Amino acid sequence: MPEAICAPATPLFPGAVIIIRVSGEGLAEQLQPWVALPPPRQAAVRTLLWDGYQERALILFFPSPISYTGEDVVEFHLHGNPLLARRFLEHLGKLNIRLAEPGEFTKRALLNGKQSLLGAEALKDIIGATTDTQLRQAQARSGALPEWIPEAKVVLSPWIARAEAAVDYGEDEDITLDLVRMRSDLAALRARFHVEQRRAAAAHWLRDGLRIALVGRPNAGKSTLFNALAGEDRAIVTEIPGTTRDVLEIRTEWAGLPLFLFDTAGLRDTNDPVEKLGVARVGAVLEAVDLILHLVPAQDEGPDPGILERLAPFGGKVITVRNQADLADGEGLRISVLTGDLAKLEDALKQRFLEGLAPDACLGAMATERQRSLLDELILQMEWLLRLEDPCPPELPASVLQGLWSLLQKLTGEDRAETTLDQVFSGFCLGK
Ligand SMILES: Nc1nc2c(ncn2[C@@H]2O[C@H](COP(=O)(O)OP(=O)(O)OP(=O)(O)O)[C@@H](O)[C@H]2O)c(=O)[nH]1
Ligand SMILES: [Mg+2]
Repeated sequence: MPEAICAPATPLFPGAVIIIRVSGEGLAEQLQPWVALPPPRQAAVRTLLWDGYQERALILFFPSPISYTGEDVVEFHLHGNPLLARRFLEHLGKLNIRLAEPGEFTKRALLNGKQSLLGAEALKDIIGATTDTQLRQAQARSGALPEWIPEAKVVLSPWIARAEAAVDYGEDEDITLDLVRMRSDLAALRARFHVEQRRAAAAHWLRDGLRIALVGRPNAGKSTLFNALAGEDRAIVTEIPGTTRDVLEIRTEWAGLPLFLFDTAGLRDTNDPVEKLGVARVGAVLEAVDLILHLVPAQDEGPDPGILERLAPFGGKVITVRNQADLADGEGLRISVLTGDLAKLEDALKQRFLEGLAPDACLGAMATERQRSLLDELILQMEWLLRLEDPCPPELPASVLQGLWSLLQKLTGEDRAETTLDQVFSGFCLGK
């Protein structure tokens, strides 16, 4: 029987309440001599006495199995004093209730079938989300399993059975696996996997955010665009070239896209020692970001050759934007912050990172590294399976079909592999 565990479910800061959550099999009996638990799911105030302390706390009792972890769970709502909470946790220790590891409550919920691994990962993202899009994306992943997973199992399971039968009884009973029929039966599933892969590629950018550097010659309008995308007046803007020196960074959401924006010093040869340092700092930013927006004022003949040379090593992640389009006509991706015309920039970003999908079209998609690499592996194995041609020993399709099945189980956490669980729960906060 696992030991009972406890942890603060709220941060240990002075405030109205601090909630200490406790979970364990048979916890009710363990606590009963010390505190009279209220009836299930009904809040009641009790006076808790220990080591000379007396605390009037609100208590909630969720008996197994209808609780977060599936075990008995008791919540103590204490006065919001961190010292009091620590003394209380020490007392629980004396009652053989140990402090939980990060994510241990959720891990127990998973092991007791209360939570899927995908749900647990979504929970972590709900807590970590910093923009509206990220929050909505995480919430969409926190409910039931995405329907394509159970659907895939329905399609695969008869073929697993047929392949096993062909392996076990093929020779004696003359059972063969009809690869042609299997291919046509699995074609829709393969297409679905590809759709999910595309949605997942977009969803991962929404989850992790896009790191974008604004670069260009002095006065190109970098800081003006930075402020416009951030929706606040963060960077100093003047008509004096060389205004920005330090790298400015902001997290924001624009057009439904979670962004980390970097404003940088205008790139030019300069004798000003401070500006020189600013220009030198741009290099590290170029390395670190996912995308470089090279701003070239529309009234310029073309991009500055020196800057083009500097950006050449990053060719794949550079987009040239003709800014200040209100001042001159021309071709290309043109925007004007002055007139608020940023539509082409929005299109370009969504095309590049979301393959043209709207953020809401990615709701419920796989998004974490773990989920995406399993989805990639599913597709690899599916493609391999659908390329098999007769004559082919039934052992081959049988093992690939089994492989597909176990990948789906890994995805949902049904296989309970400790390494996967550790990988997921190590990033949780205490008390979750
Ligand atoms: N007409 C027009 N002016 C703009 C536009 N965007 C920026 N400006 C003006 O261009 C000037 C320079 O803008 P900044 O944003 O400071 O340029 P920067 O690229 O950050 O310049 P440095 O920090 O010196 O490298 C300011 O006077 C802005 O008001 C635009 O879309 N249209
Ligand atoms: Mg600037």
